[in-house]
Amino acid sequence: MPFRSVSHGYDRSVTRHPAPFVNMTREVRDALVRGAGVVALETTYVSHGFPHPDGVATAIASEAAVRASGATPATIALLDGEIRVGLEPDDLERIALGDARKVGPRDLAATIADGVIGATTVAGTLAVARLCGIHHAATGGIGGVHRNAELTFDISADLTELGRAPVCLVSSGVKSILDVPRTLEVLETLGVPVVGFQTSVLPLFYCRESDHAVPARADTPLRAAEICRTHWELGRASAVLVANPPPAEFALERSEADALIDAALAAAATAGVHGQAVTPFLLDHIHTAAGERSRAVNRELIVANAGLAGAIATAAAQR
Ligand code: PSU
Ligand code: MN
Repeated sequence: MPFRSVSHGYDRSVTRHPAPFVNMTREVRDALVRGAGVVALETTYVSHGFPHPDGVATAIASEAAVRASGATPATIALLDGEIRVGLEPDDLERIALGDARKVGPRDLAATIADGVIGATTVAGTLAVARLCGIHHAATGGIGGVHRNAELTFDISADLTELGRAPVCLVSSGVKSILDVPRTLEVLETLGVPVVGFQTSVLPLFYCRESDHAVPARADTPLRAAEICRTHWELGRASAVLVANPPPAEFALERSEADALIDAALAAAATAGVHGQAVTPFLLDHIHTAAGERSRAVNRELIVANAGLAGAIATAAAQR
């Protein structure tokens, strides 16, 4: 059902978008119609990535960072049998507290049909962005090829969707709970450019640096926007992954991050976790073991990535 409410000084009337099952706020729709910058934001970290209320606070701060960059945030979730593009703080509370499903592309239809709460992963968010004509997005870290994928076949749908959604996605590289070299190999296979933002090596989520070179680099939001525009003008349909190192004052040392990740992987193996539960289990284990330090870097990098995505979207819109 359409509803009206006003917050942040914006008209947030929900209007039905031509795309099926999508209910988009007037603010997002107007920005798209004007050709202004719009940044899609995922919600799995709200439901599955942080203890409450850190996820809600991070989502609100991310939206503020997008606005501060001159763009419009489009936070995405499934509520009441619809895909919602643009959320209210009350919606975020429902996602955090309402036992939300983790929704990738395979889960969209059933979650709509069942009318339950769904929090979109990166892949789910990119699928919706593609449906709505949104070309910028931000997250903390993408899913990728898990270690031992040759045995489990556990390769995140985030990679598949990056291969087919024309969206500039800002992330802090890849968390080394994953097999990082294999993840980079699959991104190459799918034709996804990986653009280091002010860096020539891939950041590893908690850590600013790694031994893995990235194939491209941009030192300004405008340059990142130019790479994206050229990629799509060449007829490429895939995403561009912009890898933004976590803020220096919050980043962890490699040795500290490696120890946390090794302990989490060992616990997951002991517990026999598999499928969709793997990534949330590892994140929860790390947050419990490292406490505020890991949560702080996680929060800060998500907000910083939202701000950079907003700056790239704004640069793209000004051209
Ligand atoms: N990696 C993180 N933090 C996260 C996620 C991944 O460091 O919160 C979330 C994102 O929503 C991502 C999803 O899209 O987990 C990937 O899950 P899977 O590995 O099950 O595809
Ligand atoms: Mn998986």
